[in-house]
Amino acid sequence: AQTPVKVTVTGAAGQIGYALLFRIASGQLLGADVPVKLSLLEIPQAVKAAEGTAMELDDCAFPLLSGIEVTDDANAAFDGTSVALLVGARPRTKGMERGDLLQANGGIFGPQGKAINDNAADDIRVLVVGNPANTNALIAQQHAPDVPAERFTAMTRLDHNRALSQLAAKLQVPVGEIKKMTIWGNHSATQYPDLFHAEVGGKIAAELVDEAWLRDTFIPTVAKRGAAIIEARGASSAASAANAAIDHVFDWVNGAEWTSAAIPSDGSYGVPEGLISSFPVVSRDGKWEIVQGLEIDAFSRERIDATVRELEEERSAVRELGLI
Ligand code: NAX
Repeated sequence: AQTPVKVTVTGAAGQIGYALLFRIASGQLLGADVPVKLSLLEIPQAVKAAEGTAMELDDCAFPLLSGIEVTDDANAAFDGTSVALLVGARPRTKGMERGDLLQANGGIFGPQGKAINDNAADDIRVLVVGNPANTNALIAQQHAPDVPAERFTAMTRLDHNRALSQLAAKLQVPVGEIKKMTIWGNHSATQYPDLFHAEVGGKIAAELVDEAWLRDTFIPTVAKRGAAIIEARGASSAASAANAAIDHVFDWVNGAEWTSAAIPSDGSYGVPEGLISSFPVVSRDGKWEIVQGLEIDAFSRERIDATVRELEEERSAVRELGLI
């Protein structure tokens, strides 16, 4: 039998963790034939709750789940791990400035990056879900000099899936008919969901909708969907975020056609090298590759530049704070 693959989930007692762990254990993260070992990392106050979730995981008797550990020690949690899902983060609370938020998250993602550097398996892949996801991924990456830089990614797959769903509803087509959707930039309100390369039945999506809808409805609806979910549910996206994390890692490991992921820029499309920015990507041989050669018109250029500028500002801020 195959040796189990160790998967570490931080923030395991949180709401995304609760939606995520059962799907990992059932084989949806890596494949229906891949046994997994779960490691749940939490802060000391939440270890007991995570242990409760571990009890429920036991009670599912998942054939692929070969073991669970719960810990508040990052070195133990990342020891030998092949997939790290960094979900736990410090949320922005009332009156908190951006600098405070980055500082607090630097205190989480810096040490976790180092613990990954020192303990993880050689094939480690990291997906940062906890916000501000792109910059948290950059912080973790900068504390892991021995891990190839491209193993650190951040999640924009939820934004991607939201864009597919909004467009499918508008055009009254099944989501499966939409190809080549792209989210560019930061996982924040500045993100740019691009319909100029997306295709529906072989036609460019932007040509199937009117420009006012694209500009004034589609883009803001996708970018502000997280806030709309909070307004409706009284809590932030959890199952859909977990679903997107599953999609991202499954595709990264198993290969995929055109999708969106925030990965370290190689300078493509004018995105400064090293920023962890969302791009149109394919997955080949276990690696993300940026789709090359796309024409970017003035409308898209302006929006890509704006979201990338925000990422640069966040990078400057964490540099000034000494976090990277
Ligand atoms: P919860 O507050 O329910 O859970 C977070 C958990 O993380 C808590 O159990 C907390 O104890 C734990 N935690 C905090 N610091 C930790 C540390 N240093 N080590 C280990 N665990 C730690 O939040 P939840 O709704 O699960 O959301 C988690 C994160 O995902 C948030 O930062 C949220 O903003 C972010 N999101 C990102 C999305 C994306 O598309 N990239 C979408 C959904 C979500 O908003």
